[in-house]
Amino acid sequence: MVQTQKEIQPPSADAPPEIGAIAAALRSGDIRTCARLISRVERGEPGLVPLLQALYRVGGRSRIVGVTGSPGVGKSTLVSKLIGFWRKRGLRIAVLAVDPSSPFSGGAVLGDRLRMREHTCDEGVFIRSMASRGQLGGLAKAAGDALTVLDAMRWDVILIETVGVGQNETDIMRHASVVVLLQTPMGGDDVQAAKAGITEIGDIFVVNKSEHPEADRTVSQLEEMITLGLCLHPETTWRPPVVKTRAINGEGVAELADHIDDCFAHLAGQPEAARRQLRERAKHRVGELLHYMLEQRLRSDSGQLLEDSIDAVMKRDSDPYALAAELLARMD
Ligand SMILES: Nc1nc2c(ncn2[C@@H]2O[C@H](COP(=O)(O)OP(=O)(O)OP(=O)(O)O)[C@@H](O)[C@H]2O)c(=O)[nH]1
Ligand SMILES: [Mg+2]
Repeated sequence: MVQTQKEIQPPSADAPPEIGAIAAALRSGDIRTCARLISRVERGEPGLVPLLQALYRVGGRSRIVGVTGSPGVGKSTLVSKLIGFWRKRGLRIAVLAVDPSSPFSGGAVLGDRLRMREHTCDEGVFIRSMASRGQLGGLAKAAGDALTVLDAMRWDVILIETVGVGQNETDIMRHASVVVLLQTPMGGDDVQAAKAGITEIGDIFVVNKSEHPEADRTVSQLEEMITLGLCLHPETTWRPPVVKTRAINGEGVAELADHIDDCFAHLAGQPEAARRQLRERAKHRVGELLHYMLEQRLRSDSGQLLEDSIDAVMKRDSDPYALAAELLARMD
């Protein structure tokens, strides 16, 4: 992440003139420009590509932290408390709350806004929700573009909140350097979900609602699972800590913030691992865009060929491999 001060430059001479104005506004921390740009990103405006290219090239400075866990586990409440903690230290914080399960910008997303309401008048805080409605080409792609915008603004911390354990959420979490995984102590279900593989993406585990009598048992279960995971991956040098929090009153939040700092310090002390992580992230982003571009192409130029030839596949006079290869060959 070492980078010299780079100005936001249009990627080519024929790039639209708006780039300069938008870039200057973002550089000065203009929240309205940021919000408008993210709305355009959500609509998937194709004309935005040159701007996003320019913004990507000056990014890579913000600390990106993911916060994930089942619905209602307390993510937004905890995020709000983390914002408060970091604001006292003078850090500028952006939050992207991504809800792949909701087609609406209401519901849970509105709840997030309410829970983080205390920060909405603060110029040093930006909070944005994204639901799956209206994204051409998927929420993960739109979220990646929104992160490009936020990253170019050089927020000290960008928090991504996303619900659940599905593929979309895992994809979104891949944008984060440090992932905080929340559980509650209510029964064994959450721990089961963790066993199903999500532990692989967690760098820090939080047992929220820790006033519950089962909290300590959940902590030990998680610690056991982490030890097991470390045995399976002995090359890992970071041992994910387990933190108890009570997000509603802020208990454990300072400790969590310390662990987040430690995790970044650990990464910084392991340049090779940090480089691998950045490389994987860049590859993932390229893959995601490639997928999106192929899909767009399929919808436009090749859509007719697909429609004309799919019956033959259906009747088994042809096969999916042959048609996929033909479609690919026709894309220049
Ligand atoms: N008892 C208790 N309740 C909590 C705690 N933290 C959060 N809550 C409550 O749990 C409910 C859900 O909290 P949210 O912060 O909205 O949870 P979330 O994970 O963001 O939920 P979604 O975004 O809908 O997935 C709210 O009513 C909170 O007040 C806690 O530590 N203890
Ligand atoms: Mg929430």
